[in-house]
Amino acid sequence: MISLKDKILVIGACGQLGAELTLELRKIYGDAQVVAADIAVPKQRELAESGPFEILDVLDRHHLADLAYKHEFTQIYHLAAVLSATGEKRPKFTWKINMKGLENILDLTLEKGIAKVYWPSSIAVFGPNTPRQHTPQHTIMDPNTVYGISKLAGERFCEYYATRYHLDIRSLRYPGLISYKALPGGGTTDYAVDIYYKAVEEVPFECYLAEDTYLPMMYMPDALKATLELMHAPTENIKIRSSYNLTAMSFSPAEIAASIQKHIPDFKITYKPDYRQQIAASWPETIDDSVAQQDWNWQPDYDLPRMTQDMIENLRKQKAGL
Ligand code: VAH
Repeated sequence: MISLKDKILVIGACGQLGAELTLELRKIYGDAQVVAADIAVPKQRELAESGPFEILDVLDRHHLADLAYKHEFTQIYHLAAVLSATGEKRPKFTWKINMKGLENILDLTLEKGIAKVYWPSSIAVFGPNTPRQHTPQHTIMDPNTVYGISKLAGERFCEYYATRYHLDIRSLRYPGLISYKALPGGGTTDYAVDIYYKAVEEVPFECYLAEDTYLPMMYMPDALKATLELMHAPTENIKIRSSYNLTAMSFSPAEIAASIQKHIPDFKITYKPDYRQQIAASWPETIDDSVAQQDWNWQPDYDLPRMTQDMIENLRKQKAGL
């Protein structure tokens, strides 16, 4: 339910999801009601100029408490995390940021009586022994990346705080997210963003995944829709307090390249798998998100052709400075 007295903190507001989610929240709750926070100042002008911004290290509990006292937050969207590919290069740092950061937010929520928390999980919580087709909500979960392990532990921690302390914590297992407004950072699925930029720049694209590597994916408008529908659903509808399976489509690099070539026939792609191939191979190919459909009526709007059309249109406008 939406109350315009809400005061919202978005941590990780400069990231691929955070930048757009902050602007959407400001449209709903009002610019001054949504405080953006990140470890560094935003590069995105609209984000910097549209409302309050705070520099915040999510490991700094004291600064977190000071901000909560100053702003009297009623909701927190905690998006700050190190993603899968970067995580394998800095495992200890990733575990610290992803786990200690979440613990600090959960403890702050308990101490300050913050009404609602959003925390993103990922399909990275699944691993090599998870059924890879139509992966169910409840199944084997043996992630073998530090990012995936931290997200699985985080899901357990969120469910523990929700059950033991009755905190209203909500979460989605995002697939790969694709957008044109803010670049992703350090993910295994980032190729699916970069491929559009290279196509519009009319530059050949070398893909770090094999051409038949199927992964669950989602266009950013659908990710924003799912996040806000989940957070605005009546509490009694939210039956899953670990994290909801969520998807919109699945495709391979060969398929996304073919959808681009319908618009840019000369676009060329080559394949040179690197260490990220092993990460992608441990994840599901398709996701069963029927629990999200039944609990809060989830339905995506974008498939691959519609996303490709929109991405190319908007990247061409950006390139022309429109
Ligand atoms: C990553 N984009 O690639 C993230 C995501 C499903 C993957 O969590 O690490």
